[in-house]
Amino acid sequence: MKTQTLILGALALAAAVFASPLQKESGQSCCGSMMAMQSGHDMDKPAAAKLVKGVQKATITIDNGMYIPATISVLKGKPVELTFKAGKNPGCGSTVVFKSLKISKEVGSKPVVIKFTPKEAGTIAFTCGMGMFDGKVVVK
Ligand SMILES: [Cu+2]
Repeated sequence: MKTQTLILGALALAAAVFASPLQKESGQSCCGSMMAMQSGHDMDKPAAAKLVKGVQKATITIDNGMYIPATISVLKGKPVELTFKAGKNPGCGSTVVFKSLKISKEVGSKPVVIKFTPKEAGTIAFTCGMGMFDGKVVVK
């Protein structure tokens, strides 16, 4: 009998622990699906930009709080053109911010092209307007 009470108590505690973050999350309108976003990151594979007439090109789809692909690899010293297009549910990810490059663009029904030439190897991060959905350009 004692064991049963303990198990029930543990279950109630577990239920309370699981319930509270969910309640908090429903109050967020913008970046509410952070849990989904983080698990999405594990599945993400870096995509190499395609070299077209000396320009490194890649297309990123914004959907369900994610940039797909979220990691793009490019080579330094060559111009980069990233096309951002909205998926079915772009949410606040439609604001694309490259903080280090001082670029901020709004992606609407038409795709937006972001151009820059990376001078050195490293990582150039981009985020949604709130800095919660993110992706990166890895420069080699
Ligand atoms: Cu956001």
